[in-house]
Amino acid sequence: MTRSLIVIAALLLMGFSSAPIEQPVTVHGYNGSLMEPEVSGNMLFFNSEGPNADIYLASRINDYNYQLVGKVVATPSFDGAASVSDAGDFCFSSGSNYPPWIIICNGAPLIGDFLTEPRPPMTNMDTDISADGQRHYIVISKHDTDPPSESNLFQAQKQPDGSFNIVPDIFQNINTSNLEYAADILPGELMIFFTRMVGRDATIWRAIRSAIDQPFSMPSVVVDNGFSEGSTDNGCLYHKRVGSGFKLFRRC
Ligand SMILES: [Ca+2]
Ligand SMILES: [Ca+2]
Repeated sequence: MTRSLIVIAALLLMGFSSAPIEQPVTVHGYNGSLMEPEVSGNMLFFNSEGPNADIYLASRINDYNYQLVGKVVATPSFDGAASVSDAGDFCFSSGSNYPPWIIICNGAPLIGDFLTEPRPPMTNMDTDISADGQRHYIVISKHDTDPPSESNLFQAQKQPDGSFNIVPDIFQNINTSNLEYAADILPGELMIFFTRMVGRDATIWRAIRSAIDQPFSMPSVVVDNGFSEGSTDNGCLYHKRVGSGFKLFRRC
């Protein structure tokens, strides 16, 4: 064996392979199912499972350990899929008006053409807000079945009156007859992660683009290792089905 082959073999044995290594993430003080993580600085938001889910906050110890702070949204209906912006916006999906589900931002329902047009069973399932709060990467889904029979991603731009209107064609290379949802837009908004469900299997995908007003590229799958959804933190942190519930994992 040549010297270079010996070095490569040694690096592989030490774990320096190119494939990301998935590791569990623990929220100390919380024992339930963990879903829909959203990282902002040292804060981690997530929600519990089920039709009455609540949103929790945890504080970062390190990449793989967080300490529960407590509940931050806990109505008698569904509260989940939190999203925060650097500008201080706090948005989440609410089942309080179901049908349809609505997106609540800063205590009020989000308004725009994507909300005035859809009617039950069309609904807004979740959103990821941009860092500057100017755009939503929002899901419109058809909740006539569980899971929905249709789900697609849209970019909505803030208007002078504070409403958000959809920019056409941004997701033309991404939306399919399968279910696309759970956007995770990166700072700069030139890269996005999202979840695609085919049949009963969910995987996480990535796409890029050249400018904020341009369509995203054809996507490629990045997490295909069991039922995984809802990435955050640059596509690194997500939830994954384990047994009868969901737990958090980090891949980078
Ligand atoms: Ca609730
Ligand atoms: Ca779709």
